Amino acid sequence: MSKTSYRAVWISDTHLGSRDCQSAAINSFLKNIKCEYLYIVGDFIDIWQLKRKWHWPQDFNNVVQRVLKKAKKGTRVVYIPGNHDESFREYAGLDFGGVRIQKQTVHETLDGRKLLVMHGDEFDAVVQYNKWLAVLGSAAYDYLIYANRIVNFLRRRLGLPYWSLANYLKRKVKNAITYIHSYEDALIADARKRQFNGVVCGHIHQPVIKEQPGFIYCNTGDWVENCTALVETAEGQLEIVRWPLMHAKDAPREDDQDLEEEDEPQPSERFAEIPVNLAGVETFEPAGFMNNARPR
Ligand SMILES: [Mn+2]
Repeated sequence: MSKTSYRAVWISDTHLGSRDCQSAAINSFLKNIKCEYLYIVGDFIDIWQLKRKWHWPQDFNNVVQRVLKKAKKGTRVVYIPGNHDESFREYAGLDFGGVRIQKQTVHETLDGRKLLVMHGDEFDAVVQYNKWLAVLGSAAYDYLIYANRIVNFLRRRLGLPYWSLANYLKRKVKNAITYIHSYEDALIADARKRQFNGVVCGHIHQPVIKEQPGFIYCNTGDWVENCTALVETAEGQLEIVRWPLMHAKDAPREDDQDLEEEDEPQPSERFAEIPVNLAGVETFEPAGFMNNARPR
C-alpha cells in the first residue's frame, strides 16, 4: 500500500496508557501516511491512567516508534504536551530523538496563514460552562468510556458497527453542547486577539473545522472514540481525516513487521560497553520489570 503524503498532520488525545486508546487504528494511520510536519497536540501519553494502573502493550511502543521513525526520516515532529501528559511541559524547548517539545507552536500553511497550535486545556478555567470538561478529566469519563466498551462489545456480537456512546451523549446533553461552544469561542477569541489566522487544538475530543471570515478553528479529535486527524494536504487544504476504527484483536498481525526491519543495534550491543557504577543507585528486580509490572 502506498502512503498518502500530506504537508502537515496533527494528532491529539491518543491516550497511550489507557485501555481505551485505539492503538491499532493510530498505528495503521501513522504507518500509511507521510508528512513534512507532524504535530502531536497533547494527551499523547495518558500519565494519569498509567499512574492509576500500568497498561503498556507492544502496540503502544509501536506508536511511539512510528513517531520516532518519522522524525528520523526527516519529518519535523513537534510534541505539545496536554493535561494528561503535562509533566513533559517541563522539557519544553528540548529535543528528544528529533522530537521537539513545545508548550504551543505556530504552523504556517502553504498559503501563508499562521495557525496557533495548542492542546487547549489552558482554557479550562476560562470556560464558564465547564461541567462537561470536569467530566472529561475525571473518573466519570472513564466510566462513560467503559460503558461505551461494553455497549460496543455487545454490538460487535450482534454484528453491528461501532457506535460512540460518549459522542451520543455529547450531542444530546445540553450542557455538553454549551460547553463545547464556549470552549471553541474562548480559543477563537484568544487566537484572534493574538493576530493568528487560525487555531489547532484538541482536548475536548470533538473533531471539527469551523471557518469564519479571516479565521479557521480546527480540532483534531482523538483516538479514543473518533480516530481522527487534521491534515494539510500537499495543496494546502485543511481537512479532517477519519480513520476506520480497528479492534486490536482483528488488526492484522503483520501490520508491525515494517518496524522490526530497522537495523537498530541489539540491546546487548548497545549497552555492552557502557561502564556503570551502581553505588547509591536504587535497583529493582528485572523480573518484575519484564512482566510489565508497574514501576515504583
Ligand atoms: Mn486533554
